[in-house]
Amino acid sequence: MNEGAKDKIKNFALNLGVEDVGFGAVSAYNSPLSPKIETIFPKAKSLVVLAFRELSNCESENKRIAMGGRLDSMEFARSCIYKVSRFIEKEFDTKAMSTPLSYPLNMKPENRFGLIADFSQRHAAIAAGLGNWGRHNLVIHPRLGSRVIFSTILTELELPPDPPVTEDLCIHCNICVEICPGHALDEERKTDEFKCMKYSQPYGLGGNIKFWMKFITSSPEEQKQMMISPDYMSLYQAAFIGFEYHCFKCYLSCPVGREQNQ
Ligand code: B12
Repeated sequence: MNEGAKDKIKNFALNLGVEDVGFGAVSAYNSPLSPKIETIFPKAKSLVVLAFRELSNCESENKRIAMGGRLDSMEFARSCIYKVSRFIEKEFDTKAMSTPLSYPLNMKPENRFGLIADFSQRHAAIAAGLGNWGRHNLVIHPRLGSRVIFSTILTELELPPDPPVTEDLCIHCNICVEICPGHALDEERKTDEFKCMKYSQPYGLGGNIKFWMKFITSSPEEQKQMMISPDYMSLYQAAFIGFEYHCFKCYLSCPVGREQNQ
């Protein structure tokens, strides 16, 4: 099959600054909760998954600096995913589609109000041989460790898949479980999303609903004060950023690949 095409795509992506690229067959994508790829792009045959190392910003106690780094990583990833998609379309005269790195999300109740994505980047990374599950329910990359985000392109092009990572990359030290301020990782293979979000997204949907619930039962004078409070302004800022993370602890604390800055 198309090994030459794979090399061309990989070299193009690596030259942009992408850390690693994995190739998987659509048939190997096995995300039990998210929709089938056929419902997104019926003729898709392959997954091209890009891996990006998170900047050291996530180590900062300053939450705006930490989140600023995530925004930079996401903006860079989104630019790369566009460039690689167009490269595939032009070079091979075929169709390619990007998938959301994070949002937009389906906010319907059956998708747990945005907690089940239309496309699962972790399952794609595993199908493309870029890593496997850690105790923190994140995908650990063999070289980059846990501190990595993923972004996937779907294409009609048939590309030979990369071999899966079969070894267990998690060292089962349990540090991520113990350090989680919300105890969201206590149960194996399940992140308690609401416990996680209480700490990781204090100005997310939960905080927003709480604010407006209080607002509607407050007096006009209290409402005026609420509108000029730091809480309202933080909600406003988080809403235009997208999702604003205040916690990176499970991600940060993982010792696997921690020394890898090259
Ligand atoms: C919604 C979402 C969240 C929600 C819900 C998390 C969740 N449980 O999925 C919240 C807000 C809590 C969240 C938190 C975080 N997230 Co988030 N999130 C997403 C998003 C947008 C969708 C995930 C989704 O669809 N989940 C639903 C289904 C598919 O997964 P699930 O319900 O958890 O169930 C499966 C797994 O638990 C799995 N599983 C777990 N362990 C094991 C072990 C084995 C052996 C097997 C077979 C399966 C398995 O089995 C379940 C069934 O399929 C993705 C981006 C994307 N589009 O994929 C990013 C994503 C998962 N998040 C990411 C990150 C980095 C984070 C945070 C670190 C936040 C931060 N500060 O950056 C925390 C980590 C929390 C944690 N330790 O779980 C990265 C993960 C990268 C990586 N290295 O794996 C992703 C992939 C974004 C990206 N583009 O890279 N996130």
